Amino acid sequence: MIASSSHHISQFACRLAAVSMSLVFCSHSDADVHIARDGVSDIETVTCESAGQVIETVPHSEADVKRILAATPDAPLAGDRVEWTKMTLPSGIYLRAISMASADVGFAAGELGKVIRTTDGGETWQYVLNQGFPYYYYGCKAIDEDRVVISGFQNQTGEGIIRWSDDGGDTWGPVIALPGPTSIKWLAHVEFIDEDNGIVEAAWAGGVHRTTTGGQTAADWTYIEPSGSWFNGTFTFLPDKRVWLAGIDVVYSPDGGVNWSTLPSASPTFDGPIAILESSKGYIGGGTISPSVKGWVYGTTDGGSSWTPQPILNTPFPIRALMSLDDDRGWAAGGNIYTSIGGVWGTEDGGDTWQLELNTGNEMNDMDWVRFDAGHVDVYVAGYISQIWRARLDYPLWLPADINGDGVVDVLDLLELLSAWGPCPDPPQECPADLDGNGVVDVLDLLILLASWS
Ligand SMILES: [Ca+2]
Ligand SMILES: [Ca+2]
Repeated sequence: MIASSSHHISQFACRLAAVSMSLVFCSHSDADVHIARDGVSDIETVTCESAGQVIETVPHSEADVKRILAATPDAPLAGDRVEWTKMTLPSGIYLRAISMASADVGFAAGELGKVIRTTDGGETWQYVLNQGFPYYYYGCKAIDEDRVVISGFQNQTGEGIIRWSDDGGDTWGPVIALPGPTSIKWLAHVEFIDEDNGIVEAAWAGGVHRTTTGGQTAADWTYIEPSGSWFNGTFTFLPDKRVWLAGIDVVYSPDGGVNWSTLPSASPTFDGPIAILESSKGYIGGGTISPSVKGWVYGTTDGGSSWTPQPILNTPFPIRALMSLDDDRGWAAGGNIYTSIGGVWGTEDGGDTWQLELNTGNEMNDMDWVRFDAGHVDVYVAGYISQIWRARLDYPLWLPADINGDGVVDVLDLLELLSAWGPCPDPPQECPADLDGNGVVDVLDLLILLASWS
Protein backbone atom coordinates (compact mmCIF):
# COMPACT_ATOMS: atom_id res chain seq x y z
CA MET A 1 0.00 0.00 0.00
CA ILE A 2 1.14 3.53 -0.66
CA ALA A 3 1.91 5.26 2.58
CA SER A 4 0.68 8.77 1.87
CA SER A 5 -1.28 10.61 -0.76
CA SER A 6 1.54 12.99 -1.68
CA HIS A 7 3.87 10.02 -2.05
CA HIS A 8 1.25 8.37 -4.24
CA ILE A 9 0.88 11.37 -6.51
CA SER A 10 4.64 11.61 -6.86
CA GLN A 11 4.85 7.95 -7.84
CA PHE A 12 2.01 8.32 -10.29
CA ALA A 13 3.66 11.26 -11.99
CA CYS A 14 6.87 9.28 -12.25
CA ARG A 15 5.12 6.28 -13.77
CA LEU A 16 3.70 8.50 -16.51
CA ALA A 17 7.03 10.13 -17.18
CA ALA A 18 8.81 6.79 -17.19
CA VAL A 19 7.05 5.78 -20.37
CA SER A 20 9.60 7.67 -22.39
CA MET A 21 12.58 7.80 -20.01
CA SER A 22 14.29 5.10 -18.06
CA LEU A 23 14.94 7.29 -15.02
CA VAL A 24 12.99 10.38 -14.12
CA PHE A 25 13.44 12.56 -11.08
CA CYS A 26 10.37 13.97 -9.49
CA SER A 27 10.37 16.75 -7.00
CA HIS A 28 9.29 15.61 -3.56
CA SER A 29 7.96 17.76 -0.75
CA ASP A 30 11.55 18.20 0.41
CA ALA A 31 13.71 19.61 -2.36
CA ASP A 32 16.80 17.79 -1.05
CA VAL A 33 15.35 14.30 -1.49
CA HIS A 34 14.08 13.12 -4.87
CA ILE A 35 12.03 10.03 -5.62
CA ALA A 36 12.13 8.34 -8.99
CA ARG A 37 10.99 5.10 -10.52
CA ASP A 38 13.19 3.16 -12.84
CA GLY A 39 11.03 2.52 -15.90
CA VAL A 40 12.93 -0.66 -16.74
CA SER A 41 13.19 -2.53 -13.45
CA ASP A 42 10.33 -0.71 -11.70
CA ILE A 43 12.45 -0.07 -8.61
CA GLU A 44 11.70 3.11 -6.69
CA THR A 45 14.89 5.08 -6.10
CA VAL A 46 15.72 8.04 -3.90
CA THR A 47 18.46 10.61 -4.43
CA CYS A 48 20.00 12.71 -1.66
CA GLU A 49 21.37 16.03 -2.82
CA SER A 50 21.68 19.70 -2.04
CA ALA A 51 21.96 22.54 -4.52
CA GLY A 52 22.57 20.08 -7.35
CA GLN A 53 25.35 18.20 -5.55
CA VAL A 54 24.49 14.53 -5.11
CA ILE A 55 25.86 12.04 -2.59
CA GLU A 56 23.75 8.98 -3.28
CA THR A 57 20.97 7.38 -5.30
CA VAL A 58 19.61 4.12 -3.87
CA PRO A 59 18.80 1.27 -4.13
CA HIS A 60 20.29 -0.60 -7.07
CA SER A 61 19.09 -3.00 -9.75
CA GLU A 62 20.36 -6.45 -10.70
CA ALA A 63 21.75 -4.83 -13.83
CA ASP A 64 23.88 -2.54 -11.61
CA VAL A 65 25.30 -5.58 -9.84
CA LYS A 66 26.21 -7.29 -13.12
CA ARG A 67 27.83 -4.19 -14.54
CA ILE A 68 29.88 -3.45 -11.44
CA LEU A 69 31.01 -7.04 -11.01
CA ALA A 70 32.25 -6.93 -14.58
CA ALA A 71 34.10 -3.66 -14.02
CA THR A 72 35.70 -4.13 -10.60
CA PRO A 73 39.35 -5.14 -10.68
CA ASP A 74 41.05 -7.08 -7.91
CA ALA A 75 41.94 -4.54 -5.27
CA PRO A 76 45.63 -3.93 -4.64
CA LEU A 77 46.83 -3.20 -1.12
CA ALA A 78 47.90 0.36 -0.61
CA GLY A 79 50.73 -0.39 1.79
CA ASP A 80 52.23 -2.97 4.06
CA ARG A 81 51.79 -1.15 7.36
CA VAL A 82 48.21 -2.32 7.76
CA GLU A 83 47.33 -5.64 6.21
CA TRP A 84 43.70 -5.93 5.14
CA THR A 85 42.50 -9.37 4.12
CA LYS A 86 39.53 -10.05 1.89
CA MET A 87 37.02 -12.42 3.44
CA THR A 88 35.15 -15.16 1.57
CA LEU A 89 31.44 -14.60 0.96
CA PRO A 90 28.69 -15.23 -1.57
CA SER A 91 28.94 -13.15 -4.76
CA GLY A 92 26.63 -10.43 -5.96
CA ILE A 93 25.53 -8.88 -2.64
CA TYR A 94 25.16 -5.13 -2.39
CA LEU A 95 26.35 -4.94 1.23
CA ARG A 96 25.27 -1.95 3.28
CA ALA A 97 25.98 -2.82 6.93
CA ILE A 98 28.10 -5.05 9.15
CA SER A 99 27.97 -5.83 12.87
CA MET A 100 30.17 -8.22 14.85
CA ALA A 101 28.58 -9.87 17.88
CA SER A 102 31.87 -11.40 19.00
CA ALA A 103 35.27 -12.24 17.60
CA ASP A 104 33.71 -15.33 16.03
CA VAL A 105 30.15 -14.38 15.07
CA GLY A 106 28.98 -11.46 12.96
CA PHE A 107 26.34 -10.39 10.47
CA ALA A 108 26.22 -8.27 7.33
CA ALA A 109 23.11 -7.03 5.55
CA GLY A 110 22.41 -5.74 2.08
CA GLU A 111 20.05 -5.00 -0.74
CA LEU A 112 17.48 -7.47 -2.06
CA GLY A 113 16.77 -8.79 1.42
CA LYS A 114 20.13 -10.45 2.00
CA VAL A 115 21.81 -11.18 5.33
CA ILE A 116 24.99 -13.21 5.71
CA ARG A 117 26.66 -14.56 8.86
CA THR A 118 30.14 -15.61 9.89
CA THR A 119 30.84 -18.06 12.70
CA ASP A 120 34.59 -18.36 12.09
CA GLY A 121 35.83 -14.87 12.85
CA GLY A 122 34.99 -13.40 9.48
CA GLU A 123 36.89 -15.89 7.34
CA THR A 124 33.74 -17.19 5.60
CA TRP A 125 30.16 -15.90 5.40
CA GLN A 126 26.97 -17.76 4.52
CA TYR A 127 23.40 -16.71 3.84
CA VAL A 128 20.98 -16.68 6.77
CA LEU A 129 18.33 -14.63 4.93
CA ASN A 130 17.70 -14.09 1.23
CA GLN A 131 14.29 -12.50 0.69
CA GLY A 132 14.89 -10.90 -2.70
CA PHE A 133 12.94 -7.96 -4.09
CA PRO A 134 11.33 -5.77 -2.75
CA TYR A 135 13.31 -5.97 0.55
CA TYR A 136 16.40 -3.82 1.13
CA TYR A 137 18.48 -3.86 4.33
CA TYR A 138 20.72 -0.87 5.06
CA GLY A 139 21.29 -1.43 8.78
CA CYS A 140 22.41 -4.31 10.98
CA LYS A 141 23.17 -4.56 14.69
CA ALA A 142 24.15 -7.71 16.55
CA ILE A 143 23.34 -7.22 20.21
CA ASP A 144 24.94 -10.58 20.95
CA GLU A 145 25.54 -13.83 19.08
CA ASP A 146 21.82 -14.68 19.20
CA ARG A 147 20.00 -11.38 18.90
CA VAL A 148 20.42 -9.38 15.72
CA VAL A 149 18.23 -6.70 14.15
CA ILE A 150 18.23 -5.54 10.54
CA SER A 151 16.65 -2.34 9.19
CA GLY A 152 15.70 -1.11 5.75
CA PHE A 153 12.70 -0.76 3.50
CA GLN A 154 10.07 -2.46 1.41
CA ASN A 155 10.44 -0.98 -2.07
CA GLN A 156 6.84 -1.57 -3.16
CA THR A 157 4.92 -0.35 -0.11
CA GLY A 158 7.42 2.35 0.82
CA GLU A 159 7.51 1.11 4.41
CA GLY A 160 10.51 1.40 6.69
CA ILE A 161 11.06 -2.04 8.18
CA ILE A 162 13.02 -3.90 10.82
CA ARG A 163 13.37 -7.61 11.43
CA TRP A 164 14.76 -9.55 14.41
CA SER A 165 16.38 -12.91 14.89
CA ASP A 166 16.69 -14.39 18.38
CA ASP A 167 18.69 -17.45 17.36
CA GLY A 168 21.70 -16.05 15.57
CA GLY A 169 19.97 -15.72 12.22
CA ASP A 170 18.72 -19.31 11.94
CA THR A 171 15.12 -18.03 11.95
CA TRP A 172 13.69 -14.54 11.63
CA GLY A 173 10.66 -12.88 13.17
CA PRO A 174 8.04 -10.96 11.21
CA VAL A 175 8.85 -7.98 9.01
CA ILE A 176 7.90 -5.03 11.23
CA ALA A 177 6.93 -1.73 9.58
CA LEU A 178 7.62 1.30 11.77
CA PRO A 179 5.09 4.12 11.57
CA GLY A 180 7.07 7.23 10.85
CA PRO A 181 7.33 10.21 8.59
CA THR A 182 4.65 11.10 6.08
CA SER A 183 7.37 11.44 3.44
CA ILE A 184 9.92 8.68 2.89
CA LYS A 185 9.70 6.03 5.60
CA TRP A 186 12.76 4.03 4.49
CA LEU A 187 15.23 3.11 7.26
CA ALA A 188 19.01 2.98 7.09
CA HIS A 189 21.51 2.29 9.90
CA VAL A 190 20.51 0.92 13.30
CA GLU A 191 22.45 1.05 16.58
CA PHE A 192 21.77 -0.39 20.03
CA ILE A 193 23.88 0.46 23.09
CA ASP A 194 22.41 -2.38 25.15
CA GLU A 195 19.45 -4.74 24.85
CA ASP A 196 16.91 -1.97 25.55
CA ASN A 197 18.11 1.27 23.97
CA GLY A 198 18.20 1.56 20.19
CA ILE A 199 18.09 4.15 17.42
CA VAL A 200 17.30 3.57 13.77
CA GLU A 201 17.66 6.22 11.08
CA ALA A 202 14.74 7.26 8.90
CA ALA A 203 17.58 8.57 6.80
CA TRP A 204 15.64 9.98 3.85
CA ALA A 205 13.28 11.94 6.10
CA GLY A 206 15.91 13.29 8.50
CA GLY A 207 14.27 11.43 11.37
CA VAL A 208 14.95 8.69 13.88
CA HIS A 209 12.98 6.00 15.62
CA ARG A 210 14.10 5.35 19.18
CA THR A 211 13.32 2.62 21.64
CA THR A 212 14.03 2.19 25.34
CA THR A 213 12.17 -1.11 25.57
CA GLY A 214 14.08 -3.38 23.23
CA GLY A 215 12.34 -2.51 19.97
CA GLN A 216 10.81 -5.93 19.44
CA THR A 217 7.49 -4.55 18.16
CA ALA A 218 6.42 -1.41 16.30
CA ALA A 219 4.83 -0.12 19.52
CA ASP A 220 8.26 -0.09 21.17
CA TRP A 221 9.47 2.68 18.84
CA THR A 222 8.87 6.45 18.92
CA TYR A 223 9.44 8.61 15.85
CA ILE A 224 11.17 12.00 16.04
CA GLU A 225 12.36 14.20 13.19
CA PRO A 226 15.29 16.34 14.32
CA SER A 227 16.28 17.37 10.78
CA GLY A 228 13.45 16.87 8.29
CA SER A 229 15.88 16.62 5.38
CA TRP A 230 18.21 13.62 4.89
CA PHE A 231 20.99 11.86 6.78
CA ASN A 232 23.73 9.86 5.11
CA GLY A 233 26.24 7.34 6.37
CA THR A 234 27.07 5.88 9.75
CA PHE A 235 26.01 7.62 12.94
CA THR A 236 27.02 7.61 16.60
CA PHE A 237 25.04 6.31 19.60
CA LEU A 238 27.29 6.20 22.67
CA PRO A 239 26.72 4.09 25.79
CA ASP A 240 26.21 7.36 27.73
CA LYS A 241 23.20 7.90 25.40
CA ARG A 242 24.63 10.79 23.40
CA VAL A 243 23.56 10.60 19.73
CA TRP A 244 24.83 12.33 16.59
CA LEU A 245 23.51 12.11 13.02
CA ALA A 246 24.37 14.23 10.00
CA GLY A 247 23.37 15.05 6.44
CA ILE A 248 21.97 18.40 5.40
CA ASP A 249 21.92 19.14 9.15
CA VAL A 250 24.10 17.95 12.02
CA VAL A 251 21.88 16.98 14.95
CA TYR A 252 22.70 15.94 18.51
CA SER A 253 20.79 14.38 21.37
CA PRO A 254 22.16 14.18 24.94
CA ASP A 255 19.58 11.62 26.07
CA GLY A 256 19.10 8.77 23.63
CA GLY A 257 17.01 10.74 21.17
CA VAL A 258 14.43 12.39 23.43
CA ASN A 259 15.72 15.93 23.04
CA TRP A 260 17.61 17.26 20.03
CA SER A 261 19.58 20.30 19.03
CA THR A 262 21.23 21.36 15.77
CA LEU A 263 25.00 21.66 15.73
CA PRO A 264 27.09 23.70 13.31
CA SER A 265 27.72 22.10 9.93
CA ALA A 266 31.28 21.13 9.09
CA SER A 267 31.18 21.18 5.28
CA PRO A 268 29.59 24.06 3.35
CA THR A 269 28.11 21.42 0.98
CA PHE A 270 26.64 18.86 3.37
CA ASP A 271 27.78 16.34 5.94
CA GLY A 272 27.25 12.60 6.32
CA PRO A 273 28.82 9.92 8.51
CA ILE A 274 29.76 11.00 12.00
CA ALA A 275 31.85 9.21 14.64
CA ILE A 276 32.36 10.73 18.09
CA LEU A 277 34.12 9.06 21.03
CA GLU A 278 33.22 9.42 24.71
CA SER A 279 36.08 11.91 24.93
CA SER A 280 34.04 14.12 22.53
CA LYS A 281 36.80 13.84 19.94
CA GLY A 282 35.67 12.65 16.54
CA TYR A 283 35.14 13.06 12.83
CA ILE A 284 32.46 13.99 10.34
CA GLY A 285 32.64 13.23 6.63
CA GLY A 286 30.81 13.42 3.37
CA GLY A 287 31.25 13.80 -0.33
CA THR A 288 29.62 14.02 -3.70
CA ILE A 289 29.24 11.76 -6.74
CA SER A 290 27.78 14.46 -8.97
CA PRO A 291 28.82 16.77 -10.52
CA SER A 292 32.24 15.75 -9.13
CA VAL A 293 33.37 12.64 -7.28
CA LYS A 294 35.14 13.63 -4.05
CA GLY A 295 34.99 13.40 -0.29
CA TRP A 296 36.16 15.00 2.93
CA VAL A 297 36.59 14.59 6.67
CA TYR A 298 36.53 17.30 9.34
CA GLY A 299 37.48 16.89 12.99
CA THR A 300 36.12 17.95 16.36
CA THR A 301 37.39 17.85 19.93
CA ASP A 302 34.19 19.11 21.55
CA GLY A 303 31.47 16.75 20.35
CA GLY A 304 30.64 18.78 17.28
CA SER A 305 30.11 22.13 18.97
CA SER A 306 32.85 23.25 16.60
CA TRP A 307 34.69 21.67 13.66
CA THR A 308 38.07 22.19 12.07
CA PRO A 309 37.68 25.14 9.68
CA GLN A 310 39.15 23.10 6.81
CA PRO A 311 38.98 19.36 6.01
CA ILE A 312 41.61 17.25 7.76
CA LEU A 313 41.32 14.73 4.89
CA ASN A 314 40.34 15.20 1.24
CA THR A 315 39.57 12.02 -0.69
CA PRO A 316 38.85 11.16 -4.35
CA PHE A 317 35.55 9.54 -3.31
CA PRO A 318 32.72 10.28 -0.86
CA ILE A 319 33.18 9.14 2.74
CA ARG A 320 30.27 6.93 3.90
CA ALA A 321 31.51 5.35 7.14
CA LEU A 322 33.64 6.68 9.98
CA MET A 323 34.92 4.78 12.99
CA SER A 324 37.37 5.42 15.81
CA LEU A 325 39.07 2.94 18.11
CA ASP A 326 40.40 5.68 20.38
CA ASP A 327 41.49 9.30 20.21
CA ASP A 328 44.38 8.37 17.91
CA ARG A 329 43.29 5.45 15.72
CA GLY A 330 40.45 6.01 13.28
CA TRP A 331 39.19 5.21 9.79
CA ALA A 332 37.21 6.80 6.98
CA ALA A 333 35.68 4.51 4.35
CA GLY A 334 33.65 5.20 1.24
CA GLY A 335 33.55 5.16 -2.51
CA ASN A 336 31.41 5.53 -5.58
CA ILE A 337 29.96 2.53 -7.38
CA TYR A 338 29.51 4.42 -10.63
CA THR A 339 33.23 5.08 -11.10
CA SER A 340 34.64 1.93 -9.43
CA ILE A 341 36.49 3.87 -6.76
CA GLY A 342 36.63 3.41 -3.01
CA GLY A 343 38.52 2.18 0.00
CA VAL A 344 39.60 2.88 3.55
CA TRP A 345 41.74 5.72 4.89
CA GLY A 346 43.30 5.38 8.33
CA THR A 347 44.87 7.70 10.89
CA GLU A 348 47.09 6.84 13.86
CA ASP A 349 47.49 10.37 15.19
CA GLY A 350 43.97 11.58 15.78
CA GLY A 351 43.41 12.75 12.22
CA ASP A 352 46.57 14.84 11.74
CA THR A 353 47.79 12.48 9.02
CA TRP A 354 45.97 9.83 6.97
CA GLN A 355 46.95 7.12 4.56
CA LEU A 356 44.99 5.04 2.11
CA GLU A 357 45.14 1.66 3.87
CA LEU A 358 42.92 -0.23 1.47
CA ASN A 359 41.97 0.38 -2.15
CA THR A 360 38.88 -1.68 -2.88
CA GLY A 361 38.01 -0.13 -6.23
CA ASN A 362 34.42 0.12 -5.03
CA GLU A 363 32.09 1.61 -2.51
CA MET A 364 32.52 0.83 1.20
CA ASN A 365 29.54 1.53 3.43
CA ASP A 366 30.03 0.37 6.99
CA MET A 367 32.71 -0.55 9.53
CA ASP A 368 32.86 -2.35 12.86
CA TRP A 369 35.50 -3.61 15.23
CA VAL A 370 35.62 -6.33 17.84
CA ARG A 371 38.23 -7.54 20.29
CA PHE A 372 39.91 -10.71 19.03
CA ASP A 373 42.04 -11.46 22.10
CA ALA A 374 43.86 -9.59 24.87
CA GLY A 375 46.39 -8.33 22.38
CA HIS A 376 44.43 -7.75 19.17
CA VAL A 377 41.28 -6.26 17.68
CA ASP A 378 39.66 -7.16 14.36
CA VAL A 379 38.53 -4.21 12.24
CA TYR A 380 35.99 -4.83 9.49
CA VAL A 381 34.78 -2.88 6.49
CA ALA A 382 31.91 -3.95 4.21
CA GLY A 383 30.56 -2.72 0.91
CA TYR A 384 29.87 -3.30 -2.77
CA ILE A 385 29.87 -5.86 -4.17
CA SER A 386 30.26 -8.75 -1.75
CA GLN A 387 33.29 -7.12 -0.16
CA ILE A 388 34.19 -7.67 3.48
CA TRP A 389 37.75 -6.95 4.53
CA ARG A 390 39.38 -7.53 7.91
CA ALA A 391 42.50 -6.04 9.51
CA ARG A 392 43.83 -7.69 12.68
CA LEU A 393 45.62 -5.02 14.67
CA ASP A 394 47.97 -5.16 17.64
CA TYR A 395 45.87 -3.42 20.25
CA PRO A 396 46.46 -4.67 23.80
CA LEU A 397 43.58 -4.50 26.19
CA TRP A 398 44.24 -1.88 28.79
CA LEU A 399 43.98 -3.62 32.13
CA PRO A 400 45.23 -1.47 35.01
CA ALA A 401 45.19 -4.52 37.28
CA ASP A 402 47.37 -6.49 34.85
CA ILE A 403 50.40 -5.54 36.93
CA ASN A 404 52.85 -7.83 35.15
CA GLY A 405 51.48 -6.90 31.71
CA ASP A 406 50.77 -10.38 30.37
CA GLY A 407 47.24 -9.57 29.20
CA VAL A 408 45.33 -11.28 32.00
CA VAL A 409 44.57 -10.44 35.61
CA ASP A 410 45.33 -13.54 37.64
CA VAL A 411 47.17 -14.93 40.64
CA LEU A 412 50.53 -13.64 39.38
CA ASP A 413 49.24 -10.09 39.58
CA LEU A 414 47.79 -10.81 43.02
CA LEU A 415 51.19 -11.98 44.23
CA GLU A 416 52.84 -8.82 42.87
CA LEU A 417 50.26 -6.69 44.63
CA LEU A 418 50.74 -8.49 47.94
CA SER A 419 54.52 -8.21 47.67
CA ALA A 420 54.17 -4.44 47.19
CA TRP A 421 51.76 -4.04 50.12
CA GLY A 422 52.16 -0.78 52.01
CA PRO A 423 53.32 2.74 51.12
CA CYS A 424 54.67 3.28 47.62
CA PRO A 425 58.40 4.05 47.19
CA ASP A 426 59.36 7.65 46.46
CA PRO A 427 59.31 8.71 42.78
CA PRO A 428 60.84 8.21 40.30
CA GLN A 429 60.42 4.62 41.41
CA GLU A 430 57.17 3.29 40.00
CA CYS A 431 54.37 1.76 42.01
CA PRO A 432 52.36 -0.31 39.52
CA ALA A 433 50.38 -2.11 42.23
CA ASP A 434 48.91 1.18 43.46
CA LEU A 435 45.95 0.78 41.14
CA ASP A 436 43.96 3.76 42.40
CA GLY A 437 47.03 5.99 42.56
CA ASN A 438 46.63 7.11 46.17
CA GLY A 439 50.24 6.37 47.15
CA VAL A 440 49.65 3.19 49.09
CA VAL A 441 49.04 -0.41 48.09
CA ASP A 442 46.21 -1.56 50.26
CA VAL A 443 42.85 -3.28 50.36
CA LEU A 444 41.33 -0.76 47.91
CA ASP A 445 43.81 -1.84 45.24
CA LEU A 446 43.15 -5.47 46.10
CA LEU A 447 39.43 -4.93 45.47
CA ILE A 448 40.13 -3.32 42.08
CA LEU A 449 42.29 -6.27 41.12
CA LEU A 450 39.69 -8.80 42.16
CA ALA A 451 36.97 -6.88 40.28
CA SER A 452 38.90 -7.20 37.00
CA TRP A 453 39.97 -10.83 37.53
CA SER A 454 40.25 -12.48 34.12
CA1 LIG B 1 48.81 -10.26 34.59
CA1 LIG C 1 46.25 2.43 46.33
